[in-house]
Amino acid sequence: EAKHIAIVGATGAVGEEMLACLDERNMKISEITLLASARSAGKTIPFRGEDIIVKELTHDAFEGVDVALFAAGGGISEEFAPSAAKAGAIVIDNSSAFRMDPEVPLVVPEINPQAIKEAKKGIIANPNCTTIISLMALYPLHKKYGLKSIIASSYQAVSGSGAQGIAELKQQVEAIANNQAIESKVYPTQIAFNVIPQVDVFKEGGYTKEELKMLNEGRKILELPELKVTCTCVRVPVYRSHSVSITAEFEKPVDVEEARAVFAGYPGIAAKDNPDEALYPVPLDTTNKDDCLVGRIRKDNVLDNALALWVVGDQVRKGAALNAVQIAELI
Ligand code: 11C
Repeated sequence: EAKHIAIVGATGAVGEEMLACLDERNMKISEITLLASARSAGKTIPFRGEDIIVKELTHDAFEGVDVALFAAGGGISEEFAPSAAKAGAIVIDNSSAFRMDPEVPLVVPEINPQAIKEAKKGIIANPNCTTIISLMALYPLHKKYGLKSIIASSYQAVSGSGAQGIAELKQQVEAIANNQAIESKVYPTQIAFNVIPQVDVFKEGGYTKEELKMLNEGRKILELPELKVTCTCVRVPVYRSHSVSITAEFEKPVDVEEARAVFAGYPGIAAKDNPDEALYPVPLDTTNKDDCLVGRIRKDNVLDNALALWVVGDQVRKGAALNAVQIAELI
């Protein structure tokens, strides 16, 4: 049955990508409602041959909507998602506002699709992008060997900060090339030709909010409350795909050839891994693509029963918009 879909934050980087994913994936859509702030209301955005006028987000904007995709930040979700749910829509929320709420499922369709049945408040949360991309590589290995702990460092694209992060990197690269002064508004220091070991704000124990999401969201999605995770999240001057270097420790003994072969049967992830031919994935391989890629799979030299690996995935697609649209398809 065709559905009436709304996108909240339709003019943002993730909102625009949600619309692109909806278009590509041939989902049956009876009507599309695009919602944004008063500033963006009145703009038109083409969708399947029609010009859709962006409307202002208000509490009564969800009449008749079946599925509301939220991509406008946590504050907007907290304020408007309950109104959408009250109007009868299922909310799929890309922000972190409801992710750890026990009555809100946190879903990666390739991993825990069954969880959508537990949406007691009519809200389903889309996980953090670094967490989704890491788990896409770890889940098939977890099924085979039983995951115990994760030690990870991320290399996160500026798209994670939305269109303004992309604009800041571009401005700085161009300014430096032309010997002009740079501006740092989005990031604590220069991002062009640099790496910054801070994503989001600092919280307890010297960890950032992003690093704690890997721990807490990973435990919830995999239903592994004892999972141990230590993580350093790093911003790199890459436009779109996030990369994550992971050492994963398992319950059972691991085998590298077997581990590479495991990915053959899983949707949304593929191995690109042959050290003899210097074959491994890089962020540009997954940019604008749906699937994540895993490579550099090898035995960890420090821990028993552990693999070191490298995973890349498009942050805007699988890390945000695509995953949300896949949840809509499940519904
Ligand atoms: C970043 N991962 O790269 C963040 C953006 O939890 O949805 C997404 C934050 C989140 O900055």
